[in-house]
Amino acid sequence: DGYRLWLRYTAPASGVAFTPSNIVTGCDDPSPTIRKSLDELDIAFESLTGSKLPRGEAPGQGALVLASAACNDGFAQTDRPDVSGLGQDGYTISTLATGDGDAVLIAGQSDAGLMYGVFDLLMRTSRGEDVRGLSVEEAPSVDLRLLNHWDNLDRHVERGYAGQSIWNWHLLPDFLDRRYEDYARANASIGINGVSLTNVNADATVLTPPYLEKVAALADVFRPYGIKVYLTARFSAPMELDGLPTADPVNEDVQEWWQAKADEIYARIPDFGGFLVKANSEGQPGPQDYGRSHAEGANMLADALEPHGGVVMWRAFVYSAEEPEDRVKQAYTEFKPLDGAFRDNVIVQVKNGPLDFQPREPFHPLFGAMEDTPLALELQVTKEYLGFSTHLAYLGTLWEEVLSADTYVYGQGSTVAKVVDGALTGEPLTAIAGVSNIGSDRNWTGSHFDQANWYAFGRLAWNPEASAERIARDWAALTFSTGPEARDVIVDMMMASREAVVNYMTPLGLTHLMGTGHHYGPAPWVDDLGRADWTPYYYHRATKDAIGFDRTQTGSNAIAQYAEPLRENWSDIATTPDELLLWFHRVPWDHEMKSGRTLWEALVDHYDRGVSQVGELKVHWQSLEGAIDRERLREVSAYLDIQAKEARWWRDASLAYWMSVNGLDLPAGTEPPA
Ligand code: GCW
Repeated sequence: DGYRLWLRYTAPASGVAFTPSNIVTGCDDPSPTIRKSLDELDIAFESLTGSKLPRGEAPGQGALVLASAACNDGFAQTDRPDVSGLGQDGYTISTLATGDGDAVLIAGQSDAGLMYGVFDLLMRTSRGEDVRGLSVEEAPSVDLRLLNHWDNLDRHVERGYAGQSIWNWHLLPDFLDRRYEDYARANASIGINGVSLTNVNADATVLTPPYLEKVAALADVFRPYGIKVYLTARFSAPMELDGLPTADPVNEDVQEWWQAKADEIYARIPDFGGFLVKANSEGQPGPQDYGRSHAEGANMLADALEPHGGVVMWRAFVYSAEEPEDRVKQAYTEFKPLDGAFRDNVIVQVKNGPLDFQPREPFHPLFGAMEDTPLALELQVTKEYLGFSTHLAYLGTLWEEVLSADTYVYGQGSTVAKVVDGALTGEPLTAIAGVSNIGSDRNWTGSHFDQANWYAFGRLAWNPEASAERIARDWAALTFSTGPEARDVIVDMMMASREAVVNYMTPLGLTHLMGTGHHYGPAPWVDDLGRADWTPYYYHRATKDAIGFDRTQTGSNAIAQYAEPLRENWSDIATTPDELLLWFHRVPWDHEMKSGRTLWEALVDHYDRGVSQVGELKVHWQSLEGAIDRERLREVSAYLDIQAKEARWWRDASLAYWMSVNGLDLPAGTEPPA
């Protein structure tokens, strides 16, 4: 039914390759984290083999041995694995020679690291791997790996397509739904170590004592799983909650208010992670309301959190309707001059692209441009602009494309991944955030395949250089427990899916053509919203002669925000990759593409391809009949039918509109729009 996500622990088609004889921990008094790891081993082996593993006293042949710096008392000095070089969350899985044969040893520096190792071992076992003789050494490249929930206190989830918020504020703190713990297990299993509970369009109410008590109850559930809680801070909270006349960050009363608020939070939640803030964007209050900069606002909050070790994640998703500058340039224009002006415990959180989580965008030009400011990458797991949860779109490939994009700022190979994980910048604080797609639906994410996006987010946050395909393979094996052939069919479907969406929604660099407000379905004809930066026409600018947005020197010059050679490559149509063509250029309909076709012919072909790709997804999925349980088979089939219908809708509506503008006929042999 999907509730168990990738933690189904169903015996793999090939059988469980190795069942340890018993579990031995090195400490007499295991911490809550180690106890949860032992519980997980029980859940898993009971499900995989029918029985839990017995506990052993001393490591011996075939045992599974768990050790961490804090959990070592039971072992001789020489048995202590040296994991000190792996950092807080790292772990090893290796062979431990004992007097009577080899045991499998999982060792972490911290108990959380050990727990990550336990999950790794369980996933390998579930996928049919033999975990004997492994020598795994793993450490996350990114420190803070966060889910950002956009959950409102009334349980509505902004851009949520999986039911209501899983936080039942009404019943908290007295009733703790078992689901909170399963949520924490799922996150821990993929290395997520922080969750911001509330919408960035923030409600100050969450900072009041009754709500902080509820938040503390969730934090208590998550703590053993190595997960810290963060909250969104509404900048005007001092006015709304306590009647201060201002929220000006240089005002001392305001500063004291936030300090007292931070003290109050930490008194309840000693390991509180910090604040996530959306300020002066889309109507949210912020420091600019008082003529102060984003840095002054962020620093004021940072100072309040600093004594407690908390951080501020300050969003760079800032643009304004009054500002005539091309929307995709505004964040860079605003934040670049503030480089170096932020406190050490501020991280500026930047969306992957400069517009807004579109099916395809170039990477955000702030990556690489802020040499003295830690930047967090913000990804959107929930598919606001990619067909909600009904369209199958595996986002691993989208994120891999961004993470592997070369910014060239520090020379060739300066990928976004290397900026974000601090390898190039040397920033001590690194972070990746994903806007959650989780809700109260039985299957958590609204569709079975959207679970893969939650999973892939965690894996890429842990290792931004991981392969999207490898992640898809692991997920498919864990989620559908099929043999390798069926698994490969699923992986092929996933790997093709995002490009299919790009093809039928926004091919060749087109963008932001979705229905106004809800962002579902096509609306390229909308040209009169009163706000240019939300209007599809603003982005495509199609006329009888040409289509696209000129962002070269002759246009908005957004390309100037990128380093060479990108600036040069993207300023010339001939050297701009087709997939970003209309993002950077205004191109005549009869322009000859690299393929020899006209732009119009190529565009039509992309729409057609998108539709036929969804048709192929359906055929592939049908071929899995018998290999997948009937319930999930049927549900996914029904969703693919919706997607097929709507891919067609996108193609037909878009083509009909473009034809009404350019007056061109369809290329010979093309089916006309319905
Ligand atoms: O993608 C847009 C969404 C808004 C969202 C905003 C943001 C939370 O349409 O719903 O608001 O981005 O990221 O702040």
